[in-house]
Amino acid sequence: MASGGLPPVVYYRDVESTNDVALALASSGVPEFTAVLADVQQTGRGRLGRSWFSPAGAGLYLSVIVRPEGLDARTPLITLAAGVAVALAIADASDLRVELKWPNDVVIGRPWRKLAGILCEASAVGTSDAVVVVGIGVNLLPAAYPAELADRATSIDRERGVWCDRPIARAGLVAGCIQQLREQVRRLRADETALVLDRWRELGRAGLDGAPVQWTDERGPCRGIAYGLGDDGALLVRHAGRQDRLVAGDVVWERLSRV
Ligand code: BT5
Repeated sequence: MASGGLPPVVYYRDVESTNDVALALASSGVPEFTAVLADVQQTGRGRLGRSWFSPAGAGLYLSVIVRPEGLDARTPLITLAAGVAVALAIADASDLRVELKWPNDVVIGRPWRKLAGILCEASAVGTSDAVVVVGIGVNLLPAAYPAELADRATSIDRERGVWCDRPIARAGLVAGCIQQLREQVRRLRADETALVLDRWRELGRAGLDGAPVQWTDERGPCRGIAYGLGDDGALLVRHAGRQDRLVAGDVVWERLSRV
C-alpha cells in the first residue's frame, strides 16, 4: 500500500523479523524509505543479540530502508536521527511527554520505562548498494510482558490511561514514523546535522545534564557523570577526573533507569 506520497509500506501478518524482510527487500532496488510492517514477529531482535518482545497486535513492528548515499561520515548518525524521528512521531500521535535515552530508546516517566526501541542494521557497507535498515518497535497496547520486563516496559495506551478514549491510530503512527525519519535523514543529507542533534539533546536532556551513569568498557565497570551529546553522537561523560566519549554499548542512568 502507498499513502500520502510515502514510498510503499509492505505489510505482513507474521514474520521472523521485519529487519530481515527489509534487508532482503533492499537488495531488490526498492525506493528509499520503503517500509516493512508486521502484526507479529517470531524472533524480533534488539541490539547485541537481545530479543524484542513482539506479541501479536500489541505493538508496531516496522523496518524502514535508508540508503546512506550522500551521508558519508554522517551515516552513523542515522541511529540518533531515528530516535528523534520515533520520539517525535509518538509525541505527535499521542501527546505523551516522551524522552530519549542514549542512544535511541524512547522512554517515559520516572523511573524510565521503555516505550520503543530501535535497531539499525547495515549491509553492503562501502558499496553503492549500501543500506541501513532502521527497525522500530513501539509498544502500542498493554501486553503480558515477560517478568523481567514487567516494570521496565510500557505502552502508549497504558501511558495515556484515562485520557485514552480510543486506541492509538496505528496507521497514523506508521506514517508519522516514516515521515519523521525521512525528514531527519533529509536534514543529515542537507548538512543540517546540528538541527537533528539539538532535537536529540532536547528530548534527552534529563540524561545529559550531570546525570550519574554506569557502564562497562575494557577497563571494567565504570561510573561517571553524563554531561552532553557530542557532535558525532557520542555520550560525553566525566570519569575519574577526565572526559570520556562513549560511542557504543549500554549505559545505566542511576537515578533514571532501573539498575
Ligand atoms: C532495542 O534493542 O531496543 C531495539 C529493538 C528493535 C525492535 C524492532 S521491531 C522491528 C524490527 N525488527 C526486529 O527484529 N527488531 C526491530 P536493545 O536496546 O538491545 O533493547 C533490547 C532490550 O529491551 C531487551 O533485552 C529487553 O530488556 C527490552 N525489551 C524487549 N522487548 C521489549 C518491549 N517490547 N518493550 C520494552 N522493552 C523491551
